[in-house]
Amino acid sequence: MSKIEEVKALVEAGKSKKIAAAVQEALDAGDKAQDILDAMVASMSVVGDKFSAGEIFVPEMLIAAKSMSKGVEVLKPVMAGDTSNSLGTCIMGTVAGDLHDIGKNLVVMMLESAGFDMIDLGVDVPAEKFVEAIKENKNVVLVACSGLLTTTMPALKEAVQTVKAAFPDMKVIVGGAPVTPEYAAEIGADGYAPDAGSAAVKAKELVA
Ligand code: B1M
Repeated sequence: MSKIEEVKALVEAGKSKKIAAAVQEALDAGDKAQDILDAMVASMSVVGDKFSAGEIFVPEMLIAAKSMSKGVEVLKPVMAGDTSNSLGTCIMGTVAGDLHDIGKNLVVMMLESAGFDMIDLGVDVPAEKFVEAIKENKNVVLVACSGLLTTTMPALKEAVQTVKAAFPDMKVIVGGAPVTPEYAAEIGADGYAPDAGSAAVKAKELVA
């Protein structure tokens, strides 16, 4: 088994204690950080499919998520870019009612690498909290909201519209597995991206 396959298998099995060493070994063996990340994201899809099929349950999803997060910690410094020129502050969070944070954390990492000063509000963030954070922080140029469940898409809409009502010129970018570009446009977001890498590209475009 290659090192990268080992990482994939460890995430799927939720072996959080072994993952950091395995990711480091994959890097040492010459695997690219992006390829290791893609492998871990693919593992989470397998975990999701097993959950849909009733083969595993919430606790197993949770330990797989914990393993992936530990693996991402090892990749973070490797994937970090030159952040000497700040593009401004970005407020980010997963919307109300939604506890998924892996995708959101990847977007935080990529936006930070792109040069944004990130304020991460975490998960289950009520719409008003995004507005408070804009008021409390300096030089906020962007709000980024994740919604990872079909049931929290209305909360995504509320977040965008609450921010826009308080700060009509504030740029807002949204994303998450159930979100489409059409839905993003419909709820009044300025930008949408399907993944963390393209979120960084889109975010830069929005504040240029
Ligand atoms: Co949940 N869960 N989960 N879960 N979970 C999904 C999302 C699900 C697809 C699984 C399934 O049924 N196949 C399903 C949603 C179905 C739907 O909405 N139609 C689901 C469900 C049903 C649930 C519960 C309701 C289960 C239950 O309790 N019965 C429950 C809800 C809890 C809640 O939030 N209120 C629940 C709970 C959980 C755990 C807590 C156990 C755990 C999360 C732990 C954590 O995040 N710390 C969990 C997990 C791990 C998953 C799966 C397996 C993996 C999610 C993940 O991290 N993916 C997931 C199945 C799957 O994804 N296939 C599933 C990897 C991550 C990198 O992808 O988050 O999509 P993603 O992020 C991507 C893009 O979406 C994008 O970039 C990222 C990649 O680069 N992106 C953005 C994200 N945010 C963006 C923002 C942007 C731009 C792009 O701009 C701002």
